[in-house]
Amino acid sequence: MTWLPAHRWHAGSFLEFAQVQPASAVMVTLDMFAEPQEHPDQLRMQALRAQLHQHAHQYYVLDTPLIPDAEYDRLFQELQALEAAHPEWATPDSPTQRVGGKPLDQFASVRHAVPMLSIRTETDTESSGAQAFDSRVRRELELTDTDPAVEYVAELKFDGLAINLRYVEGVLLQAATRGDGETGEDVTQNIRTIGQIPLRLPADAPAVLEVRGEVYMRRDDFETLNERQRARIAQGEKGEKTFVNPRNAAAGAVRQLDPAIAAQRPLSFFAYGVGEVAHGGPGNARFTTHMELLQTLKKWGFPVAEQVDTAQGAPELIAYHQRIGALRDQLPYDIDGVVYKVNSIALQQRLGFVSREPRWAVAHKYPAQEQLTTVLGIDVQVGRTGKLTPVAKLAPVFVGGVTVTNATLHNEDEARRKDVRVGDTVIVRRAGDVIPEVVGVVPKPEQPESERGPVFTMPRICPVCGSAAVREEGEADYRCTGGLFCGAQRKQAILHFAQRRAVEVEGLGDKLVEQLVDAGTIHTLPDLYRLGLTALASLDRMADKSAQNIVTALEKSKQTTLPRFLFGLGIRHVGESTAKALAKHFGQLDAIMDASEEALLEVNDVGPIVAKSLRTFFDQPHNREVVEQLRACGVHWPENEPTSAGPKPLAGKIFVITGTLPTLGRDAAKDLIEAAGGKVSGSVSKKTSYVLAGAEAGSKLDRALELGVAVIDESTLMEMIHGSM
Ligand code: D41
Repeated sequence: MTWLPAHRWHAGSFLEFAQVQPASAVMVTLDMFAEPQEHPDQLRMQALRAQLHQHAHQYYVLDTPLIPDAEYDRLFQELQALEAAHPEWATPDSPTQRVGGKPLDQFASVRHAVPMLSIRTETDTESSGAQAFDSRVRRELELTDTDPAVEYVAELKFDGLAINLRYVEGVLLQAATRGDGETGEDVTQNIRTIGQIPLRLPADAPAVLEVRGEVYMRRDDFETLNERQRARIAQGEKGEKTFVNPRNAAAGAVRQLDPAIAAQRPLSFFAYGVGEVAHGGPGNARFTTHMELLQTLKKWGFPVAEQVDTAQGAPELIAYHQRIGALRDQLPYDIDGVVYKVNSIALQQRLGFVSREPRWAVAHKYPAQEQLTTVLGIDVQVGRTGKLTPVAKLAPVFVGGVTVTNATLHNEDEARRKDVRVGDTVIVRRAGDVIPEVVGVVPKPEQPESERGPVFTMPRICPVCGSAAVREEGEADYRCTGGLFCGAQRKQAILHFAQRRAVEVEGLGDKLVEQLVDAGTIHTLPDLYRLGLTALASLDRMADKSAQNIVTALEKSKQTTLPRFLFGLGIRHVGESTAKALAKHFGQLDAIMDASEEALLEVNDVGPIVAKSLRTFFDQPHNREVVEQLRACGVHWPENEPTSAGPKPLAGKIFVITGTLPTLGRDAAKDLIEAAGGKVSGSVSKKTSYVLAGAEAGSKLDRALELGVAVIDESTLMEMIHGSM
């Protein structure tokens, strides 16, 4: 699926021509199914409907569209125009009916032809839940241990809303919620807007067919919807809100009185069963197994989850439960468990049901991924990289299989958006192994705003070390600028400093750093060099020999280079190559520490973000202190004359080098030019000042001549640099 946007009828053009007739007012008359008259428009309308039905199925159910979006739109608009011209030929199964009709005051009640049963829930989320169900089924069927395994169908349990779709003569005439199982609400107009639900069935479908399934919202559709809602709220639109989870968003959309709004909510559908099925008529469907039923529904155009599978006995049910459990977080929609059903319809009938729950089916849940709890406080944690994260402290709650007491609020903007306050009731979510998060606040309508806790604000200083916390432009996170000094960043900072590409302390790995920091032996980087053999050797699992090796490695690391040292400081945005460029440009550390942002910007490769980061780092007295102490401990490097000092005869000039120069290699020529303030570029343009050409210069020379750019040789370059011209 590449070029079609999801839920195409959200486009404005589809909403313009609201509806030919209010859907619920469409009467089923025999006329409607009468043979077509010979009027060409009527024939064309039928052909268009058939084509559009097929394309909707290809797109929404099979995920393989056959025509581009624009072509679909064109057919759709042609049909709309014909229906406007001939309202008498409008039909309730027309694709144009998907846009949603007039708003309702309330939903009509619908008495289900066949009650919608509920499903027994196996509360035991362990494998034993599947075992218990199989044992019960076998006992009810009076099977003994020597009888073969019972065959089941295992399905996903969607976390949505159960719906009954009623088709008469192949046309969707009514859609109703489950309600109490006996009586639901008529939500036909809203359900028609769901692209995955066929409005018309193929000719071999029974004369009366009720399909049961779950209306749900995909997680990505949910995110897009909430983004759109946020944009609306930001634009000051009244009455708009965001949704806490896909289930609530789906339920809200289905029970939306204005079908035009429902049409804009991206819903999906999966079928799992049938209600009334009147055989005879055009088709004579009769199912012997549940699997056959599902396959037939699929054939008639209904989405059926691809993970549906048969299973022999308890062991295969357990395997299914585990397999889907592992897959759960990768599915594009939420499921809260799996469902097991006895496959044979004859056995289902023998088993029957107790108090509206079939004995032949059970829902086997997974640990809930969302729970309600109370916010006890809001802390700010500092991560290993200095990132400040607001964290809600919660009354302990069992969610996603563990007891959760902390949940992330991600960053300042998220915390503000969710407006979580101490004392609030919130939804916490823990999916898979990801960190638990606060999804949103459950409003307490009776509580006045003034009685809520204070609005959360991000601290401007690091709660761990007291250094300034800053949020850089375009970034979501606040960061502690304490760097080397900050306790939260200590281990990370030490490992970074000791790595091979920085000052290199051989043998100082994460385990050892962890031990040293946790034991309180090391607080700051300079402490590394104050480590004695005794302190090291006294650590757990540290042999004398290894301790000696570390001491030797530390001694060796003291002799380093400026770029390595600079990189080792772990300044944000200062990687190895930036460190090299800085060292080359300034020559000496003090010059870098004292350079203004403007001076830093003169360095090749240094942009505003890096310059600012450097300034922020060296403006923290703690960081300067660390540098001084490291020097005092004996860490040293050769300092050079800054390349920035002295005359810059080539300042502002752009060179392109081509061909083989008589004495200089290309890199040497480049270094010379850059040292004299010039820049070297790879291609000739009008901006090029000089082309430095050697033997066998090629197309670059031609281009220079073409553009009238000055061409020079090596000796001219040397004269320009050394000024003997
Ligand atoms: O996915 C589901 N939520 C689901 C719900 C499913 N896969 N199968 C279901 N099967 C049934 C029976 C066994 C009664 C036909 C169900 C439900 N019922 C159900 N959903 C809500 C109430 C009942």
